[in-house]
Amino acid sequence: MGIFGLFNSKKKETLDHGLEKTKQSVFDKISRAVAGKSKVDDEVLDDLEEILITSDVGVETTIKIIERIEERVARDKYVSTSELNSILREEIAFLLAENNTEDNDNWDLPTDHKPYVILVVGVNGVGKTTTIGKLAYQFKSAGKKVYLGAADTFRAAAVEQISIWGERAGVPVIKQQMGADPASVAFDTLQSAKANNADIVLIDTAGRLHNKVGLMNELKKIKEVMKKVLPEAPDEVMLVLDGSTGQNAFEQAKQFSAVTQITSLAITKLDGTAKGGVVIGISDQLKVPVKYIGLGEQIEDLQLFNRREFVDSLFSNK
Ligand SMILES: Nc1nc2c(ncn2[C@@H]2O[C@H](COP(=O)(O)OP(=O)(O)OP(=O)(O)O)[C@@H](O)[C@H]2O)c(=O)[nH]1
Ligand SMILES: [Mg+2]
Repeated sequence: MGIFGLFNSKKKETLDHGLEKTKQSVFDKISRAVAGKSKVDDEVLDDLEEILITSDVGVETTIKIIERIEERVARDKYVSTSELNSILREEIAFLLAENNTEDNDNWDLPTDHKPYVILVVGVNGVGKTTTIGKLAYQFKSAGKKVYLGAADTFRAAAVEQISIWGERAGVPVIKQQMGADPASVAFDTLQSAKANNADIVLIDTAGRLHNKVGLMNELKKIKEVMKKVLPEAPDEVMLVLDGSTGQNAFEQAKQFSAVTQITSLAITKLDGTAKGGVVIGISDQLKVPVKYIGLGEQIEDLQLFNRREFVDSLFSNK
């Protein structure tokens, strides 16, 4: 096996392992629904609908999936229950492929200018800082020069935490003391990054803001100040969502979209949860692409989201 083969098999292993609980739960439910039945009939389809909804796929996406399978059953007359997993896999992959956002298969970013600036937002505890650390590691490994900005100045530990991630990833962290103006930290970070010819800047922000208006104003200010250094910044506003909160993640995405324009999503903590189906619904329904998925607490545990790989992993027999 070549180096890429080895890398890909490691990636698949992490994905399969991370999605274990979701897989287990979905498979168990499907096995129960089809027990003693040979044919996919209305009752099986009703059960399947309930299984997908209770697996956090979301109502709208579930309805689309069920409709596709119904059409197939109507067309083929007889569909065996033993085929159900592979049919689900095909239909979901097909559905997700319909949104014509591209899946990334490498860590490159558009580079008609640099640095490429990603402002990272999300409510507290979802995994923003961890995701920034993991991204820094990946981009650095891909040969990019990365700068981090510690614009979560809300609590002392936040600055310390991102500094530790910076050390792990081997990239500089621009910071000020706790309580400093986040916009000022963002400004400093962009200036240093620009002066040092960096490729990528990741800006951490505080999750715990008193209210929506406060958050809206703060993000607006950060963006405005960034533009003073780099007119096109931020290139991306990435919302981090905790996948283990299931439907709550959907809600957060909607709420944040009302506060600022979100351009990409990272869904974390898919390991250890049975709610991994939420990625399917979010990927189908939100107009914003899921770019990264978090599958553990370690620095390597972040993957580029690939719909086909995700669905394959979810519906393949162990
Ligand atoms: N299992 C698992 N844990 C994760 C993942 N991503 C983050 N975490 C954990 O989630 C917890 C919170 O992560 P942080 O990165 O501090 O979250 P945050 O959004 O920066 O939080 P605040 O700074 O408080 O707003 C930590 O214990 C992380 O180790 C993941 O993909 N899988
Ligand atoms: Mg943080």
